[in-house]
Amino acid sequence: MMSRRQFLIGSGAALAGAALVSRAQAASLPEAPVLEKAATQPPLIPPNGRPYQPVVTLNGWTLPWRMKAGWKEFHLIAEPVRREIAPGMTANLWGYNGQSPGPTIECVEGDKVRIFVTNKLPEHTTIHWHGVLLPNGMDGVGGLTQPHIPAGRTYVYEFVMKHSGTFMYHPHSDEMVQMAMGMMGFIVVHPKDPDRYRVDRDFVFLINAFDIEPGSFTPRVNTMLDFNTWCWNSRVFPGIDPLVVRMGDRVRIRMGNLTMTNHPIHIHGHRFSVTCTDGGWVPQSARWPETTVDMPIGSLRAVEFTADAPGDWAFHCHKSHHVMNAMGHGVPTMIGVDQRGVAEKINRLLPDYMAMGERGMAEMGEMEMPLPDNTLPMMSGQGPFGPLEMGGMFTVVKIRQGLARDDYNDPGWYRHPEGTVAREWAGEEK
Ligand SMILES: [Cu+2]
Repeated sequence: MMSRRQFLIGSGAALAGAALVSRAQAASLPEAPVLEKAATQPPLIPPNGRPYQPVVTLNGWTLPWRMKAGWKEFHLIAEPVRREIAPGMTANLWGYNGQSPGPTIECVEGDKVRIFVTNKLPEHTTIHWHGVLLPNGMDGVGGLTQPHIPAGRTYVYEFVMKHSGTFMYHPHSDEMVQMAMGMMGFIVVHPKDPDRYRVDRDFVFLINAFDIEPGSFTPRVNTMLDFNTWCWNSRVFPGIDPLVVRMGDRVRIRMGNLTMTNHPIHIHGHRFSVTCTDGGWVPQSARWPETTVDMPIGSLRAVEFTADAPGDWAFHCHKSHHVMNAMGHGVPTMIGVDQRGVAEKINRLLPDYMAMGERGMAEMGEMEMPLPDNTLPMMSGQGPFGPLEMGGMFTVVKIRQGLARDDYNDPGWYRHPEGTVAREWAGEEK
C-alpha cells in the first residue's frame, strides 16, 4: 500500500528531515508518496496531464505527480530504505521514496517536468537523468554541472521531455557507493500520440546486483565484479513477480542495466525484436528477430513480442551464475570426488557438515542446508513439477487465455492440455 508522507503538515516533529527544510520551502513542495512493500503495483492511470498507456513496474510502482501551472511536478526523496529482496531476506539499501529502486517516473513527450529531490542520506547526492536530452545544468553530474546536494537539502530540476523513449535515473555523486547501495529508478517518456508505438502490456525493470554476505543485511560497496545477489528491481527469484499476459496481447518489456557486467536476457517460447534503446526508437527496417537480447552495462533496451503461445514461459539471464543466490565463488569443484571419508572426519568436528557437489549440485534445489538467518538458498522456488533449481535473475511470463485487459493477478500454474507435456518413453504406443 502507498502511504503519504505529508510535507505540508504544521508540526515539524513528525519528520526528522522537515526541520531542515524552511517553512516557505516546505509549503511549496509537492507531497512525496512512499511505498512500503515490494509487490508489483497496478499501472497508474494518469489522472491529469496528457493521456498515455501506463507501464507496469515489476516489483515496483510509478511516482504520482501534481500539475502546477503547466508543470508536472514530482518529489523524490533520497533516503536509506529496507528492501525485501525475496521472502526471507531483507537488505539495508539506499533508494528513493521508501524503495530501491525508486519509483518509475512516467511522463509524455513535450511535458514540462519539475523534479524536487530531497536528500535524506548521510552524505551528499545528485540525480542524473540517463539518456534524457536536457540543458547541461540539469544533467545532475555533481561538481561538473551543479553543486552536490548536501544532506538535508532540497534541489529542483526543470526540463522539457523532448523525446519519447526509455530512460533511467541514478546518482552522479559518490556513484560507486550509491549505486552499490541500490540508488536508481526508471523513466518512461510516452509518445505525444498515445496510439504511436502502443502495446497492450508494457513492463519495466532495472537489472541490478549487490554483494551481500550470507547472514548480513548491508551490501559491500567496494565490490568491483564479484557480486552474489543478482536482481531485477532489487528482487531475486522466487521473489520476482511473474509477468502476467493475456493471450494475443502485444507485450513490451523495457529493461535497464545498472550492474557491472552484461546480461543476455532470454525468453522462452517467443521471438521478440528490440524496438527501443536509451537512444530512441529502432526503425522498423532495422529490427531483427531474437530470443535473447544482450544488455550492455549502463544501457536500456525495450523488446516487443506478440503473446501467441499460452503457458508459463521462463524469462531469465542466460549467465548461469546469475540465476543463483547467495553464492560464494571460491568453491572447489567436487564432481567425481569421493568425499565419504572426509565427510566422516569433518563430522566429528562439525556435526552439521554435509559433503556436497559429488554428483552435481542439483541437490541444492531440494535439501535443507543450515544457512545463516537472512540468507536465501542458492537455488530455490518450487514449480508444479518439482524444484526449479533457479534463483536470482529468473521469473516466468504467464500467458493465459481469457484474462481481462487490466488483469495482472497471478493466474497460478499453467494447466497443460492432455498429451502436451514431455513424458517418459514407455516404448512404442499401440
Ligand atoms: Cu546476468
